[in-house]
Amino acid sequence: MRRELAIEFSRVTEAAALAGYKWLGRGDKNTADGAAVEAMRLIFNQIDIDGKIVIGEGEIDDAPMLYIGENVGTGKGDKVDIAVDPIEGTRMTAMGQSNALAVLAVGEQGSFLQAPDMYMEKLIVGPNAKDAIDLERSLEQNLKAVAFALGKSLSDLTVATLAKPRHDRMIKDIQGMGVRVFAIPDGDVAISVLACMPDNQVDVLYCIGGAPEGVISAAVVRALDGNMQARLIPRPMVKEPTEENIKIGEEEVRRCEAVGIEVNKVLKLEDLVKNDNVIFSATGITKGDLVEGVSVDGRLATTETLLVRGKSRTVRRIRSTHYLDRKDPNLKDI
Ligand code: VTB
Ligand code: MG
Ligand code: MG
Repeated sequence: MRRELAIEFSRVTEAAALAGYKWLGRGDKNTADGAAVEAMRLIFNQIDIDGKIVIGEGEIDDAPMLYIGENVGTGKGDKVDIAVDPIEGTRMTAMGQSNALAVLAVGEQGSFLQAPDMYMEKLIVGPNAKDAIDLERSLEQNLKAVAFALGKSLSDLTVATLAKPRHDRMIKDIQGMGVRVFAIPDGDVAISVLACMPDNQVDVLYCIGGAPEGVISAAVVRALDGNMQARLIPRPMVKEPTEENIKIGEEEVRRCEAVGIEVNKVLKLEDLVKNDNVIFSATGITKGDLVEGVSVDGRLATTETLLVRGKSRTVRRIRSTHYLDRKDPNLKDI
């Protein structure tokens, strides 16, 4: 992938974040999502790539844009696979809660696991503990191994997770071991990235969250030389096993079989993302632990983007000031 593509991709998430921001706190997650999707696609299609969406907004029949299999770009440059979440956190955007991002990861063709939209159990650590994780073992054993690798006591270890009822028990258990837990309501991509960044408060991410988000996170974990293991989990094992959820679960298993993935099986980082020649870009929509959110003051909008290029292992933070009166209303020329 040409090096200059990195900055091009940062424009894509900036445009999506600015488009989503217009709907911040307005209680309408679908309109916010639609605006971000449209903005993202518009910028993608100006870039000289022969790109294919592999993790996107859904199947062609229920997602009009950035659907799985959609081709984006001018068709003239590198052949790349793209994983997107135009708004990672539509609820957070609609309700003005922290950590909503516009995010994408780009890799060589065939780089990303074609995970269906279902749940995924995720365990992530940064470079200094990369050899310490093994999802075949219990979370307790993993945390002990990570603490040992980091030369810390359990009381100095911090685990980030999602504050969801499905995690109540787990949170109590690991707090009982003396571990510190940061539980945020939503948005596991931001905290997955944090777990791999140098100088940060989070040693481990552990949660059950979205599989598409998991693949996007895996790309940045690779780029930052951390480690991740995961498992795809059918819905009735995460939510109430109602008749409807059982049906959804069966469909999820079918989808996994169709692309040759086994559910409930431990997936290693290289199963999730084949190599570290990836580019990851995340722009904050609402304020967050990883990046600032969009702020608008009159005609000026400010965005903060984390742009990671795996090949050279470079992490850039880009603070951009956008003079809105010079922009096309669709942000075509961001
Ligand atoms: C997960 C998580 C996301 O939504 O998809 C979660 O990966 C959905 O969880 O980061 P529930 O179905 O239990 O609500 C996010 O937190 C936000 O998109
Ligand atoms: Mg989304
Ligand atoms: Mg999401």
